[in-house]
Amino acid sequence: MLIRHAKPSDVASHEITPRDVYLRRRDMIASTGLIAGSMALGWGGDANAALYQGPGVHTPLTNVVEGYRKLGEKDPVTPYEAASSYNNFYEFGTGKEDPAENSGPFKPRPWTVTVDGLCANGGVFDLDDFLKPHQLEERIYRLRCVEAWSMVIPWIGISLADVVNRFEPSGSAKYIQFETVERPEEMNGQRSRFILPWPYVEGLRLDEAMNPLAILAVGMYGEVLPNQNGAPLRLMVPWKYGFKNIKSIVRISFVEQRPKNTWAVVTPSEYGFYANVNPKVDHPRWSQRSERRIGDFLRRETLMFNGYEEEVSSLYADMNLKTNF
Ligand SMILES: Nc1nc2c(c(=O)[nH]1)N[C@H]1C(S)=C(S)[C@@H](COP(=O)(O)O)O[C@H]1N2
Ligand SMILES: [Mo]
Repeated sequence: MLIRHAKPSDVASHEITPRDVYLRRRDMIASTGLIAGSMALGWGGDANAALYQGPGVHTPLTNVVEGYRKLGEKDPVTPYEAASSYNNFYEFGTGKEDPAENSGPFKPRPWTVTVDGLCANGGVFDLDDFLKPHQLEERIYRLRCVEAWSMVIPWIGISLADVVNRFEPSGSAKYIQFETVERPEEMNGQRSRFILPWPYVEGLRLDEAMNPLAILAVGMYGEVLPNQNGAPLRLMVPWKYGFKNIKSIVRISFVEQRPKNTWAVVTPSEYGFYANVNPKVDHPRWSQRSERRIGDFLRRETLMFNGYEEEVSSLYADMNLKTNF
């Protein structure tokens, strides 16, 4: 497997501008005194302690190492403003602007993650304890929504394979299942059962979860995740359509049966379990051959497995990708 840990010198020139822009944003935040103020509160040393500073505050993450990045010539990072204002998060409404507009009252701290099912050492963990044994890495990934738009986002997260190994799933565990928090008081969309059945559920085959590309993200653009992007913990599996990347996770279960993931339950004729990005399998109502990169004028061709074919195709060697979607 060819996940490599890039040195700063490996950053291609086309990436430097956007990266530079968001790092400068951080400097700007520093110059307004936020970083100094938070140091006084006692964090900044330990990456995994007290990640969250408060609602609506850009909280920088420290002790992050550079992780995997494999992007083409024409893949500049999407501006932060777009990635944090054009979202799908139906718990806060179905419009693209709804999550940014309605997620202000949501409280991503304190947060507990329950790990249960077929594993040796599950339990209920405060988020800091859940994250503590793991290294934070920045991973710049493409995100391809099944609706045929895409972005390039620098996530910060931990390896999902490391998380799986830590909890020691038993031999009978074949899948990993994730659940989003249920808080209708803070999530206006959850007050209606006509939007989706709650909680939002997603899952992966255990070997997919072990692929080095899979991460659980806690940040983006050098900072703690904004609420609308799935704070404080969300999945990121970049070779799959966006809906697999479940947000605001409170429960991780090791299970024997394939999880009933929300979109496949609601519209099985349109959405499946695997949901691998595939230009050759159209959505029943639109083509998947091309996509609109947010910020671009012209559409671009959709890449098999969203451009990560080399890394993941062996997972599906004996599957018919046309029918088993
Ligand atoms: N809990 C939950 N997770 C979710 C969704 C949702 O509605 N609820 N939408 C999904 C879809 S369709 C996409 S495209 C991505 C969007 O992630 P982003 O807003 O961070 O770009 O989140 C996914 N995760
Ligand atoms: Mo999506």
